Amino acid sequence: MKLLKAKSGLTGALTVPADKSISHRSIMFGAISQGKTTVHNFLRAEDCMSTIAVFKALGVDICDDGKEIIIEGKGFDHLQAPQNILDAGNSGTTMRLVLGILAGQSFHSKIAGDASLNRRPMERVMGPLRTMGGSLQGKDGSEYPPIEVEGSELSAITYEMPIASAQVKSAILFAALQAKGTTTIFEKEKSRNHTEEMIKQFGGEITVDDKTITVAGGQQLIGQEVTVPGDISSAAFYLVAASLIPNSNLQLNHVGINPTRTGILDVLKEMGADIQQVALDKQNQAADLLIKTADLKATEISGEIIPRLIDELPIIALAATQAEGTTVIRDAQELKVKETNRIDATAQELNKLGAKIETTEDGMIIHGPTPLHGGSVESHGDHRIGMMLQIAALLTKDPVELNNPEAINISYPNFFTDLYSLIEA
Ligand code: SPQ
Repeated sequence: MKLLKAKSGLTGALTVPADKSISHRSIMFGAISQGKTTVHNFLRAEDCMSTIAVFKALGVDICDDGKEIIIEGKGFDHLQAPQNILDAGNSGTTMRLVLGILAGQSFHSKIAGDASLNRRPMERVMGPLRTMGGSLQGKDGSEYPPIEVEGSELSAITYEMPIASAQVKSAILFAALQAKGTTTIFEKEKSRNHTEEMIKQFGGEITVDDKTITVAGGQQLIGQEVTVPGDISSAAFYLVAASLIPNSNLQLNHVGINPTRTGILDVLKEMGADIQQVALDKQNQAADLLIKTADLKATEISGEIIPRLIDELPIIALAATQAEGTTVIRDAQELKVKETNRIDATAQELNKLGAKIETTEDGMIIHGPTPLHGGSVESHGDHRIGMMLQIAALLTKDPVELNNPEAINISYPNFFTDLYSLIEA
């Protein structure tokens, strides 16, 4: 696919798609609660459709009336044994969180993914779930999917997390809700907290004291109305594009600003970006973001902020190629086990366009500013790499060709239409 170049700045207003992490969880919580859950502004992208398909296969009534998603909750006790292998598609969130639910059921199940997901590590989830009494087996005794689960009675654990991961934490929380006793999780670094927030929203009790989370088993959750805010991980592409492209003046409506997700705002502001938050919607943790073009300078990104911007690092790396000075990203080794190795893919593809990025064991060193030129690039089947490359292409004089653009449908099916509506081609 030939990508568009920008002849003008990004102007106007855009409502970015709904948050992927919250959309997944709205289906999961709806399914395991009693009564009806209505989800407003659900993300109809491939990953979240995989979550809907998995819960339909577990016997949950889920109806899309074109506006809202309505889930008739079964509670933990009335999910049904699936007839076939559950298919999580490309979605790590679906597979890992659903494993936490399946581990405590009374039936046998098996869950698989596409080629990319079947290469992603699952021991991080299977390990603690086994400690709780779960019975989980990867393919041929490995840690890779398909994963077979023999439903078991679970017991609470005290677990110190070796990595900062919302997916691991959430899988343990879903298991903990079904377990005997009270589970305590110590987080390594604070990761996105949507599962904790939704346990509260669905009427459950959970205590969060900085990085210590405590939850009792045997709780009954009640169906709710959920309104999903815009996804800051999708907004990220526009935040960087509007910062870099001259004469931009853009408004992004109702973007989620949960503090466990806003690392990109902190980093871009530190780099000199002109971003303002207005029209705060406290109840849904959202705000409008106003972005104008700015000169960016290099920065260092490491430590506790990494989980707060993990999915935004490819697009932040692009911003750094246009910033004055050398940007260093450390402590981001988790990027290697996403849909693709995002450290290698980011460096490899941007370097094809003239960037100067060195990879390290746990991040990147990015020398800026470097003018970018045209070329042929590859999404590596990764939605975030594909979208980052389209933003890079806006900056080049010569055309850029993107292979495998359809990967973008994983989180943002209307990406090209939305972006092209904001620029003069
Ligand atoms: O679901 P998936 O494929 O793992 O999605 C990604 C993404 O870029 O959309 C990562 F590849 O986001 C994860 C994120 O990296 C979504 C997520 C969540 O909703 O809990 C948590 C993060 O993963 P992790 O491994 O750090 O817990």
